Amino acid sequence: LMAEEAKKLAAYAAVDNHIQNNQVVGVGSGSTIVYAVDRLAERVRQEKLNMVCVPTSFQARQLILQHGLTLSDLDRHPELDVVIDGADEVDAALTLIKGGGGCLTQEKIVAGCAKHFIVIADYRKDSKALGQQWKKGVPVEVIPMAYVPVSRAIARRFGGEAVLRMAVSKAGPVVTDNSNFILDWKFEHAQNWKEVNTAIKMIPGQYR
Ligand code: DER
Repeated sequence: LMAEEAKKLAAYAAVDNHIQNNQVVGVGSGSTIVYAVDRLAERVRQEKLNMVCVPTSFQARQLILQHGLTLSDLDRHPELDVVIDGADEVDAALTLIKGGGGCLTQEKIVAGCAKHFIVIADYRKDSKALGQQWKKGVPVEVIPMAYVPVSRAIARRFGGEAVLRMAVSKAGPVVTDNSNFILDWKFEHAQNWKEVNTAIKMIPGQYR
């Protein structure tokens, strides 16, 4: 299957199998989610579904508005029924690498407020161990003034190299929806991901 076709099939299946009437739905970020929002809007229209959508990025907010879906937020809906999102890589234990699209922080926050978290990941994201498919490293959002000490702390503790993500269509680093920078940690060997996740979150200046 071509990648786009696979993304669309996976996104439609996720929306058809996991979204129902009268729900508060978190909308993820990336390119796969675009298909999911297309299908969400189609179902809302066809089935006259009652739904409000909480975005996980400026991109998600635009998608919600462009499709005429009802926009909401965590102030009005601190508890969501379901969040639907993409991922960069998924291992056999369903550990995810997320953040390829730079939206990891709000994605994690919104996912943490939901009863159910639906990840749409086509065959390209499927791997036995993280790093087999996704070669860009584990994204880590950081407070700009701290990116050097956080990068050094990660390399010292876990090896590899945490590289500042530079923008393509703008001079300088990528700036997230939260006005932060992103480090892409190119790890060298498999890790105990639960342990690594907790340890990285404890580094002052790390932000998710
Ligand atoms: O940034 C993220 O975590 C997104 O979910 C993203 O990485 C998924 O991107 P894709 O749907 O374009 O592969």
